[in-house]
Amino acid sequence: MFSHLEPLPADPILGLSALFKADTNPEKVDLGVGVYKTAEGNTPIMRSIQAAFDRLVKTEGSKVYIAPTGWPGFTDAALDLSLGAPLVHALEGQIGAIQTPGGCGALRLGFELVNHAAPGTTVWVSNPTWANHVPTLKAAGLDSKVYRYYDRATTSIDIEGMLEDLKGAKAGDLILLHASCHNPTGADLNDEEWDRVIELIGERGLVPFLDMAYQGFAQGLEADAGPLRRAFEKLPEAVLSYSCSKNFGLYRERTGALIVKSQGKDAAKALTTNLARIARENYSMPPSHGAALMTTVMQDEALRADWVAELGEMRDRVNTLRRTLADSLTQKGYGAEFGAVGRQTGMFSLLNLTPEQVAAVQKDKSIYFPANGRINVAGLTEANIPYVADAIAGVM
Ligand code: PLP
Ligand code: TYF
Repeated sequence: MFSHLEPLPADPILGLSALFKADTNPEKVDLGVGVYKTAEGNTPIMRSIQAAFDRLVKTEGSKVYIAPTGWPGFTDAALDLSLGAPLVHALEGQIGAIQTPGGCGALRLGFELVNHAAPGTTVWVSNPTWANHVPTLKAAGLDSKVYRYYDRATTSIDIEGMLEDLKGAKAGDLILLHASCHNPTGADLNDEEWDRVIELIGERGLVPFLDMAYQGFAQGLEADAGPLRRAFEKLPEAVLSYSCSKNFGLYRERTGALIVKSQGKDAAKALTTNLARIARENYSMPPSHGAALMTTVMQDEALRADWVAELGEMRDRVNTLRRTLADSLTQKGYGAEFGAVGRQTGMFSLLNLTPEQVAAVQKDKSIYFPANGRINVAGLTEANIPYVADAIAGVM
């Protein structure tokens, strides 16, 4: 049965970690996998999460199964953060939600729900998009098409091209959008552009699927949720995959949610029970630990305030790093190529480098990032920015 299987290459993003670890150059820099890091290069447990953990150790008391929909209170906390209490209230009866194994689990479950409701639906993805999107939607039985998004030549969003391409979608097609902090480009739509996209989606009877993996990393928790809230408010149907990996630092705990709006009969119940069925067919119920921590933080006023504060510190740090790198490259005469890095948001920027230039920077300078030129800005430090800027300028 298995003898014909061939070994596969490593994941283009996660595979870089092993190469980085094996490199003995003391000046090596890891700008690969998108995780937050301190100036010392650590990805710490957040203070509020550690406090919730300390509490849970004493109070959890059982490891018995949780419900297929997840840890008690978790989806309410995720809804409160993403849609916000007033909208959740206004949409009562129209929202189904389930806890998922990370944002990846939410994507897979969402695509499977779409394929169950409307088999073979076409999903429109941005050019470029996160490397996991198309494999995941294909594995769920869906097809993909690409809309124009980021123009490398101008290092900005091609909004007219995007709208023109989306006009080619047919009613019922799914439009996959990065809710904030676009991965890999770091380029987000502005408010007016979001309004135009949401209006077009409404006019054409399309369905938005918003992927939110970085709430709080662009401008703040509320501002970052603005576009997804407008989509859920204005459109009859919408899907949201939500990840707690970055903004709660829960990466390995696999903590996320899938949230779906419909206006059908018994919508909330129909959505949630169908999602629970799909979860059951895949893994029955999600892991509890990360969701228990997140829920504990969200339900405790002091822990929540400390979490908001620490997330703000993380956001400010990444934004400072991106401006410092952009300034450094601009001073070297490459403002046209790399100035946009300073204006973008979230963890990532797509550097205007060829795969050959990326390979040279890796081989000669031990700076690691994927061949498409995406850097994890959070992997920069005040100390390594001069080295990285020199290396980039050196291959121009
Ligand atoms: N979607 C995007 C755009 C991402 O960058 C990520 C990675 O962090 C995810 C979804 C899912 O992340 P996770 O499954 O680790 O929660
Ligand atoms: O894009 C990134 O680097 C993050 C982390 O299969 C990640 O989103 C990368 C690959 C993957 C899961 C998470």
